[in-house]
Amino acid sequence: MIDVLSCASVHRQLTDNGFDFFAGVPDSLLKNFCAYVSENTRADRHVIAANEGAAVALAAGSYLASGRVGVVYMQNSGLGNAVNPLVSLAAPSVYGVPMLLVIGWRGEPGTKDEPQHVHQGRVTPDMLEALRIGYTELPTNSDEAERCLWKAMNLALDAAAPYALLVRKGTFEPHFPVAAALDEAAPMTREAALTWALAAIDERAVVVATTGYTSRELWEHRRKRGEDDRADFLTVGSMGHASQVAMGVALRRPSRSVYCLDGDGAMIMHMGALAVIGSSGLKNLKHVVLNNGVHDSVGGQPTVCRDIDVPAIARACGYGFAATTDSLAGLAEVFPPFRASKGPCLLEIRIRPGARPDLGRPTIDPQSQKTRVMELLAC
Ligand SMILES: Cc1ncc(C[n+]2csc(CCOP(=O)(O)OP(=O)(O)O)c2C)c(N)n1
Repeated sequence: MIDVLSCASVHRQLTDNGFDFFAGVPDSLLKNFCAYVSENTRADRHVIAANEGAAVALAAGSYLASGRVGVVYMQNSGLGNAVNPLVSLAAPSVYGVPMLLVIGWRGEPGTKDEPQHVHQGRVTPDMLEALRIGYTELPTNSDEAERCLWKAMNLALDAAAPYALLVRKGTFEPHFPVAAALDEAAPMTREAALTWALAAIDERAVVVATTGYTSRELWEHRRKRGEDDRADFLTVGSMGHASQVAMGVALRRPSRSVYCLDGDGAMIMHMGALAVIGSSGLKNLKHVVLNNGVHDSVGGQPTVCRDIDVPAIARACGYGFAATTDSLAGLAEVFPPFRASKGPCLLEIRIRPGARPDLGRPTIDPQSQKTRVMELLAC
């Protein structure tokens, strides 16, 4: 039998030892642990953060106020976001803030993973070494894991520094989150919204899609219909940066409309981009936010995006047009003025979480995709 760890035991061992504050950005590889933490941690001791750097800072603030050590969970892709506060806030030569980093090791050498994870997986230990952060792999045997956790907590405390646990795929036993109630206010699926919007955009438009299900659905949509997808850029990694990729393209190709298909988790991750887009005055950048209120692609953990007024934020940032809709009838109404807008514009489409279980993944490798887009944009 293959060993798997009980989420409950790990959570109990951490909290019993005073590691009782959790912050992070979810990861598919940690989704069982994330779901357990969400359901079994007091609301004021768990924050699903905007990005991984914010999670490190939250753990630091919690430590300042309580002396209790925080647990920061993330996918290894999030290490990049976390580097600055790890190095210039938590490091022992600066403030010396102990914390435990629980890092999902996508792209672990020797395993098969998507192209965007392979390099990150390879360099993850090197990054931790360069940051002088001690780390170890979390064993899947429960006795060994208990000893490992014990040691890790003590190392973080003794060094007053972050200490990292690398978590392999399949480490945690399944823990199924309590099913979110079907969002009646958002009857549309992402697929329906995308199908509608892609049929309505201008012919020569460039489409920059965000990380996760959105780019996978865009890819599959084109395949199914045999549509030309040379102007699609899938941003398979680099979550939260699709809108700035789109802005870079829009600046250099003013004669083409550039649509960014963003997610709510991705938008929040680097929300400062909205201020820069809004202030740019760009006439050809069209920002679509597919807001399902969750990090759908990695397990459906909530974002705060259903509780904020996305169009109002966009307007306050300088977008000339911003609207929201949650229905196909609403799309038919707001899409024409959105498309015709002569300044940065944003359309929030409220959708329901979920994707088809047999959703495929892009089979084109990222470099070929880049070459195709560049050839097209050179014309
Ligand atoms: C920096 C970084 N952190 C975390 C992840 C893992 N991740 C991939 S997709 C995703 C969720 C994106 O949520 P959202 O933008 O709302 O889109 P949805 O999945 O709901 O379509 C996350 C957290 C990542 N790829 N990169």
